[in-house]
Amino acid sequence: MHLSSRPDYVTISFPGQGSGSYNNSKQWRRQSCWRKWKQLSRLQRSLILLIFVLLFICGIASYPSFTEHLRGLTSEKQDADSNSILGPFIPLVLPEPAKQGPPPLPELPSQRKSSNKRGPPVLQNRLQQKGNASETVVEDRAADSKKEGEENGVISWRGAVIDTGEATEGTKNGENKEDSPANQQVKTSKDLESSWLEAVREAFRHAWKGYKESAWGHDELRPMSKSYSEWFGLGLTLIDALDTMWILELKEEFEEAKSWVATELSFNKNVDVNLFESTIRILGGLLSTYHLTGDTLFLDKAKDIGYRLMPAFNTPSKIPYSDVNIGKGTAHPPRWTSDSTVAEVTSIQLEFRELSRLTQEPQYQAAVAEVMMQVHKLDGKLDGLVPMFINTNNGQFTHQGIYTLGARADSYYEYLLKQWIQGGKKENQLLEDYLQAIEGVKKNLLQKSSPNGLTFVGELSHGQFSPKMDHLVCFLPGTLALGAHNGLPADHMDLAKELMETCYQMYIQMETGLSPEIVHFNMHQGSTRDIEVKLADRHNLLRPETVESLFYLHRLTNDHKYQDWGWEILQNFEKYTKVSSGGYTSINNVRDPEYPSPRDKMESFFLGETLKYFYLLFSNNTNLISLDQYVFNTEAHPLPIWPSTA
Ligand code: DMJ
Repeated sequence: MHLSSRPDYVTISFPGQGSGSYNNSKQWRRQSCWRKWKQLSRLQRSLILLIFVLLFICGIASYPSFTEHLRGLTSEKQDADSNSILGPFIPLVLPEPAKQGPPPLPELPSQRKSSNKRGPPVLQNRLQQKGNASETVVEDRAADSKKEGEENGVISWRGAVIDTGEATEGTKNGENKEDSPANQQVKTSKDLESSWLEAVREAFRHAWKGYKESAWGHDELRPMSKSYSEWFGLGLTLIDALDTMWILELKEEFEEAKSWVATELSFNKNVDVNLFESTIRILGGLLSTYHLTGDTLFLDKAKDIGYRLMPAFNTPSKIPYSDVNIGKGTAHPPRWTSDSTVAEVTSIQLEFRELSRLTQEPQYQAAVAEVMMQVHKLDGKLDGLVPMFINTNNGQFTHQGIYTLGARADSYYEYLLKQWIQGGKKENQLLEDYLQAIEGVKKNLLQKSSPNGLTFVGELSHGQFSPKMDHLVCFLPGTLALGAHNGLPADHMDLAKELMETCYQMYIQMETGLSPEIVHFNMHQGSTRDIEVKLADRHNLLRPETVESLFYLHRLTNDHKYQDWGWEILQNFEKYTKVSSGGYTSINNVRDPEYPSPRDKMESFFLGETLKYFYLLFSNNTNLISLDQYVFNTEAHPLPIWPSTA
């Protein structure tokens, strides 16, 4: 057969391309193949086509999931595309992620359910086994993660949840970052954070239920007898709790409390109030709520009570009396003495200074500054440490020779630092007094216990050291940490951490896991336990100081062990102080888990401080009441740090 005689193909000539000459271009090769194909007989061409068709059909038959797979890839891409618009990318390999998905917008707390994942019984049992509680909680976190993985039908590896069935090359190479162990840990800790925050909200709701049903508008709930007690008759718990509700986003509860403030709260009452207590709880609470909400109702009320408290400063020395009748405008010291407590007269400054700034009326600030100025100059201090009483007639310290960081002196030290921070770190005298006092603590009051060497702050009485420490002293780790955060010596933070451990031990070494009011530390060699508690000191009043310091330590070090410790303490409050019908009660005996002996009283600071600090401790959001914008008064009411122009 003479092939060249069969011109059955079409030659296409391109400009510049010599016809028939060799050219290795793709086009030339394509034309050459086509020529060969055309040179085959019709039968040959049909056979070749048939073989190709058969091969294609076999290929399809041997990959049944091929189209499925294709469809999967397509929808995965669509999901990813839509996620990139609506929220973070959630890969399909994660177990049932949809409800977790994008960060939820704040919703009404009543719509949210609390998580049962970390119920009290587990912790309680472990606590009673006397293991290292912080390790226990960490173990629990890992166990939760593993359990979650198993429940979703996947295997768990070092906390990472991996779906073996759909693992891809990308996953193995670490390209799928959404599924990496680190991200899984973030997801788990976010779950934990929301469940712990929700647990605090739930505790608040429970406390509020008791207050609302049995003590509405009164000072304190008596949850066992479903009644109330009156101190000033000013709805103390309600006012103390206002900003807590705001911070916890308990909107319904906040609104009902606000309407009580608007319609029922009147300070025009013939009643004696304690200057310090009503300043830190009522004035502080109203000012803070004003700042958080911007609602002038609270500012107006703050002005009213602030003005009514001023007669307390009408004393021969300008050191205020402890008590004021806010209806009559008269003031007096307690019946048995003309002394005031040093902590009380030096822990009203943050509030009155802020009131002056807001009202532009200098009288408030001037009155409290005068007190600070006098105390600064007074004789009778020991290395910056102050005695516990001061006379309102002559302005001198009395009962000298006793030095403590506990009751009657505690917040003097706290307010030295916090006033300095509030005012923009310019008032050097405050800073000097604070730094000197901390050196005084180190020199005179700091000791280690035996056998475990816990660092503690004792007391000095006429040169005699006593290894006694009030729970109240547990504000100190937080204050020291706050100082270090504001540029004070780094060893303040070291001391803060040591004291924090001690305060935590004051809880977990008790049979209920709750701290007593006062402890005594063993210091002699051969002691078997570090902490002793006298019979009369075994009560717990739901106080906040340890939780407060845990909040500062966590916020400022980002060490999550402090959150774990706090969670443990919250569980113990739940177990031993919760009253089923509503509210929480102080107890008489933290050493008797069988019968902790309820005292039938819920102090206002449980809502004002303890639950607020729990919430702030469990939140990882450092902007939630930023420590660079707010300073907390001694009742946990945040007040703004003044702008530098103020
Ligand atoms: C609160 O009223 C304040 O924290 C005060 O500074 C000390 N006592 C209680 C809480 O324990």
